Amino acid sequence: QKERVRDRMTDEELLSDPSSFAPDAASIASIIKHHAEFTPLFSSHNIEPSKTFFATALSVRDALIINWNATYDLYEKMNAKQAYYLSMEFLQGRALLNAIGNLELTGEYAQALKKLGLTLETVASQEPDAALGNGGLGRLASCFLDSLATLNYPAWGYGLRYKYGLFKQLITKDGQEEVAENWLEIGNPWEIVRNDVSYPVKFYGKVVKGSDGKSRWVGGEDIMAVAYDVPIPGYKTTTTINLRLWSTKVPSSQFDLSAFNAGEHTKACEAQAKAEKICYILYPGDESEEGKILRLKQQYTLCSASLQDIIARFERRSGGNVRWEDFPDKVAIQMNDTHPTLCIPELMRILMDLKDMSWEEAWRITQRTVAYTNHTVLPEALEKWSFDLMQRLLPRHVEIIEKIDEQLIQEIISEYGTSNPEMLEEKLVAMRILENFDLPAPIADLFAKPEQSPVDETGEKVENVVSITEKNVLEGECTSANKTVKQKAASRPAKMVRMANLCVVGGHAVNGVAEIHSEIVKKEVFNDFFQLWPNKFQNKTNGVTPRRWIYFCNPNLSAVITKWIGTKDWVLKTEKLAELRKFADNEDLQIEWRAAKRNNKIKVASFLKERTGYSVNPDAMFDIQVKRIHEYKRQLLNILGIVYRYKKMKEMTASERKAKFVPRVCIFGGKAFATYVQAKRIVKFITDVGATINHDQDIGDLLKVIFVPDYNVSVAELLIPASELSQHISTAGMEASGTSNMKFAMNGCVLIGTLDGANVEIREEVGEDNFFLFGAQAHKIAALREERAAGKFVPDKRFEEVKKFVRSGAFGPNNYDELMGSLEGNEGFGRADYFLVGKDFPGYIECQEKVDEAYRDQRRWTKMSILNTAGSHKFSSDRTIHEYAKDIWDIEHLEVI
Ligand code: T68
Repeated sequence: QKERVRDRMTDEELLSDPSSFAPDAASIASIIKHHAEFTPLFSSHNIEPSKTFFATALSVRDALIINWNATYDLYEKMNAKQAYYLSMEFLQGRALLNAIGNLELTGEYAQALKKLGLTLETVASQEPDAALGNGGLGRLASCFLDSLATLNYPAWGYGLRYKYGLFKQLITKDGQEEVAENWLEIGNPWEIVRNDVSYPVKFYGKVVKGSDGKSRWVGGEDIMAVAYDVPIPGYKTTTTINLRLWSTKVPSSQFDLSAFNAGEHTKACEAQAKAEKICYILYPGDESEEGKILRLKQQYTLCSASLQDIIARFERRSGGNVRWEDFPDKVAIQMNDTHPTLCIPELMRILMDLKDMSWEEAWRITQRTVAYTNHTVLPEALEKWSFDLMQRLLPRHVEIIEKIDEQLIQEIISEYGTSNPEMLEEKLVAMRILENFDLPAPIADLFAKPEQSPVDETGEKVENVVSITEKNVLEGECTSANKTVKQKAASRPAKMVRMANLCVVGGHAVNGVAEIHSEIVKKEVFNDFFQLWPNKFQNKTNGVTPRRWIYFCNPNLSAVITKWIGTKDWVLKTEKLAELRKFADNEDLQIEWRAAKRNNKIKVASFLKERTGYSVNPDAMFDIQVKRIHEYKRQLLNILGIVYRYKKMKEMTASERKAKFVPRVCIFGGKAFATYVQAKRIVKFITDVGATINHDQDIGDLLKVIFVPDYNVSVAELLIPASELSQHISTAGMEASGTSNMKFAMNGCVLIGTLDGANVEIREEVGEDNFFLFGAQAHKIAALREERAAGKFVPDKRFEEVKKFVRSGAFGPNNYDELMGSLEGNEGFGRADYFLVGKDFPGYIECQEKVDEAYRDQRRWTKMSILNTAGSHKFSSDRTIHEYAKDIWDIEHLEVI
């Protein structure tokens, strides 16, 4: 036994240092066997795939932990500035192939597992996806971690460890059904529970003023946040950074032993259940008050625990000499959308109430530390919280937010003066953090018309109104909360806290995620702020990691690329992909390129058969739209285009349709948010259309429509390499960036899309001829909506024909009244085709005809495909991360040598 342990130690040490030694397959196999034997539940006699996956992952984890420690020690020693990426979501997907790929041990692991009688592919497929996310925002966070580690930037991610992810999507005859996704069922070999790293987090309670005049937050409900660390390895580097996920539990002191002994078991465990449910699921339903409270608790837990951890690290690394003014030189905090906004008042609270700083000092430090990324321009998606609810849950934070709001009011007044009260009022209403609030009295008085002051609309006298001059506003007279103009509360809309405004005010940088989006952020969404602080606003076009999204997920194409470029350096230096341009017409490359794609398509065909029961022809064009189901992403436009195609096919003879149409497999995937009724209708409609077309003998292989259930990162890794056409067809101006568009282009897929999000830049890079463009442009959308609403829009007759066909019962007894109605703006169906499906429909189907024509010429198509890969190099998250590091975080590389 001793002998074996010694042997194992030697292997582990060797395994831990991939840069100096690549362990051989035999030693890896022995480590895997060791883990299989010594890990609870596993025995070396029982090498079956799921257990082998766990043992294999643990063997990799050993190496990662050693590298993690080396990286951490270096950060401690150098005390360099570190970036922290705070996000409610990290959509990590599977980790095994990524980790061994980054360690450059894929071949050795494959051989080792072969010795154990299994293939690496089988073992890797056992891993459940870590699906702690919903969509692009969460996957972006995960791509960023990969790039940060690969580029040796000192950085960590902070998030929450949800026990269940978003949900698992089932597709039944009724459409989408959601069930809990128990991703931790077999345990998570990648995480390390850090019982030594935990922080208290408080909710409710009250604020008391001490004899020193300082505010203290006391009482309330206390929980503990415990750290779970997930090592994130970089590619071809020892650097292994950390994703620290918080899980919630009750402090042991709160277990009610006497209640338990008295037989009141449920009561005794109440506090525990309350604490644990905070980390049950991502985005719990928030229609109920309880749901809202839970979401706010989640956000605050992430912010509070992460900040306490960051501050403790800062203090420790400062030795005995803590200089708070240096905090922003050691710490950069990036808020991934508004979900971690509470970082701002929480950092203020800690600095003022616990570290005895003045408001001014704390504010300067906070502003220099935090920055905000916006991911959406949809007004309904800009987060707002009920002021009353927030005040109950976080009373001290609300005091701080009120003061930030007052400070902002003063800044706006000092910028614009009081000579034009109407303009000033407009600015204040648009920019304030607090919505539907009275203005503090001295300012309100500026707007009061003589006859209305000092009485309110009831004729009642307004109390506490002080006379005001511009001077006393600027001197802070307006900050006393009791001097607000009295108005009747009952008839007024609820008081809200606008989180995005707080982010813009409290941070030093605000960025959009694609050029067009950042322009919309500046010119529309936050235009008033942009006018006030133009230098705060930046663009950081998104990117995706070329490791996961081409090198590992598409080994067939990667081998072809490496062969033709002559090096695999492109995995790090993606600009080398541009060298493929000069071979785009080369017949040999074209043959290899098509063969790689075809292999990937064959794999997808067997996956689709297994998941959905449908057989597809791998020689048909694979046409894919995978993303969250949302009206603005217009899956409805895609499926109506398919319906049109189907209808035309049915009107033709067999030989006519064969001559006119290229065979296509149309693949959809994506989750509809559980309470988003219209999105769920769209899912149901797609599956119904598929059920009809796929069984139609006349059509056969000419058209298949498949909805892949439970789309996730692993499914994307399979589908994207097999894609030939992919759809990015949002209403222009509504998709902030998109990131799957980048993944598809990298994998040699041609895009059909609107001028929206990163499509604009992708088209620029790959060339206009290699992108199928259609649709109204962003700057025209408002006018088109007005035209539509005024009843002046004349729909194309092909659009009318399609809706009529759907309503005729062509896809079953359902006439899809709500869906079709929403495109017409009939009474009861909401906004009249707000997403302009009808307007863009003719352009879309005509563009699809051009796609067929191009595909028929396989040499032309292959050239387009090659030029998409060649032109995609800008969209590596390495480029994006370099830009964040330089322009926002001001951090430098730090490499373990
Ligand atoms: C996405 N946003 C954008 N949001 O839609 C996409 N939002 O265009 C962009 O490429 C991507 O972010 C990365 O920048 C999201 O994924 C959400 O998932 C979300 C969730 C809850 C609340 C608001």
